[in-house]
Amino acid sequence: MWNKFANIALALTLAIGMIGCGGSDSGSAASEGAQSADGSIVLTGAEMDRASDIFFDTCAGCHGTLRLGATGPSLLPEERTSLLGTAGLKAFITNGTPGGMPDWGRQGVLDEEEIDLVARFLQVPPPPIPFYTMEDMNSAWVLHIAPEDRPTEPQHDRNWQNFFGVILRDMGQVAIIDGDTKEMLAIIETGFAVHILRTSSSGRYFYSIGRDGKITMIDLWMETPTMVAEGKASFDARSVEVSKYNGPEGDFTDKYLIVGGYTPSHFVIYDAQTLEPISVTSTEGYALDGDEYVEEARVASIVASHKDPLWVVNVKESGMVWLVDYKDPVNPEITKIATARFLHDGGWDLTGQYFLVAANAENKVVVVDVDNQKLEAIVETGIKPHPGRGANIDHPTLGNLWVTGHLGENKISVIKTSEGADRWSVVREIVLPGAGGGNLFVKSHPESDHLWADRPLNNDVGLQRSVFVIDNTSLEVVKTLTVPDEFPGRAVHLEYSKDGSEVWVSVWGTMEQATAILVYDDKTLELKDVITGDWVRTPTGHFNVYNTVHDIY
Ligand code: DHE
Repeated sequence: MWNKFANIALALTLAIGMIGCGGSDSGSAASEGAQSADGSIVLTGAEMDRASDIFFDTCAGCHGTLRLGATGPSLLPEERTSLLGTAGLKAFITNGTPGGMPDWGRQGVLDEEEIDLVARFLQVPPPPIPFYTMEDMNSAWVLHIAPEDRPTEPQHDRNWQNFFGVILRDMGQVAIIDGDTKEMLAIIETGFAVHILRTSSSGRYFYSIGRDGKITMIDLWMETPTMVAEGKASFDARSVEVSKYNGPEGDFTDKYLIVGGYTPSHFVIYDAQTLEPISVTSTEGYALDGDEYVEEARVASIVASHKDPLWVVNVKESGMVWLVDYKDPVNPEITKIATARFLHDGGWDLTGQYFLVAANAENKVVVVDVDNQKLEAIVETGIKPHPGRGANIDHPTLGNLWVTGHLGENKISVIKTSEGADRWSVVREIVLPGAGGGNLFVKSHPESDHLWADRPLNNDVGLQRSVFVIDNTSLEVVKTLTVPDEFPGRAVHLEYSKDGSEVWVSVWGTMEQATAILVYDDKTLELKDVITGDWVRTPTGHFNVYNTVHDIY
């Protein structure tokens, strides 16, 4: 069995500090030694365990646990790594590449001995993916406060729909902040490298999902926001979503929850009130062309339809979008739509009928007509689109627009989503000041005149610390804002307040130093508030309750 490596993972997380690419508690299953085909590279069982864990934490997110490639290229001996050899691989791991591979050595994330170990590990066959069963999920499930013991109305007078959940990534915590007063109300221990938060459909609960596959459920109606249940869906996960449908087919609000696993590749449906696991469905299967069977078919983004009892589940490696009907959560009915590879993140258009998702290896955005359960269009955008959930604009002359940035080039692409000429094509490309891509997130709001973009993965330190404000009508950059000097770190992720008057930006630093969440006035574009304190360490994604419930972005 791969060792359970909580301590190593924690130490590594502390070291990583920035740009993590992996999860903890890999459930890694090496334990036996391995050697390369020609016998020139030999790793002991202990070395395989250690290398598997390092790989899982720093590389698997982009290259896949089986190293078949996804956001990053394949790292199989027969395809690439034997040719590169130990010296070539060490150079890549140390220095990174302009295409987005981080410079793990130069950043100090991996030392020379670790780089050497990983370079040798990459030249022997990868260990198999371990199982994570229903029994494991049941053992990991803890119901701290049963639904009947929770309040039936908010126990405070605060405007809880304007609360924000802020991920403190490497602290393994989530902070709940009152968006009106900017007070920090609670810090919840959520587990290793929390990735995203989503709200229940009523907004009363936040659910977090971590890279260790751990889910937590936080009740915002308690006098102090409190964790009421927790569980674990896999060794590694990135997505969580709730059932949002209420209509003729039933009221599913706050009823079910889905978690998408990277390792193993499956999704798990839970009771959204208790986090008791209900069913698990493997996403292994044939890829879009029907020829290739994909064992590592990881679940990337998941969104819930407001119009049908459906989740849109994006299966990365197979390029299939699965529409999962949750009316029967034990045996969910699934419609599979072949699209493009490798599916990553995405969001709804303004009507809530179309879901747009990045197929980042093909430099495309896939459009799925969820109402009619079919592929609508595939749009060529730019190098490695990375929308987050994208941003929607109701433009006075161009119509409804949906926006994505790119990791691999300096381009914000604006796609027309409403009917008429040019529908599903890029109607505008916005170039940000300075060279290079590295954009991760864009955001807008119906009450705002602006579109905001970050650039934390750019090579230039100044650009990493900048956010760019674009006028929603002219689609021109109107201002570049830079993080104040006293807060070291990169500017990452943008979120509006409920009324759209403020934009919050995280300063993503290291564990060693507290940073800040910057609050900008969306009209004046001035820095209005700085949320800081010893607890503000490694803030990344931050989510407003109301906007998350209503898919406002
Ligand atoms: Fe994310 C969203 C996967 C790296 C912060 N990230 C997502 C989603 C996926 C994903 C599939 C969509 C979830 C959904 O909507 O259901 N992210 C991955 C990776 O595989 C990747 C590239 C490498 C890895 O190993 O994880 C990766 N992500 C990062 C980071 O390095 C970030 C900046 C900080 C961190 O947590 O490590 C990061 N990802 C985020 C955030 C979102 C996200 C804040 C949600 C954006 C939103 O507004 O919804």
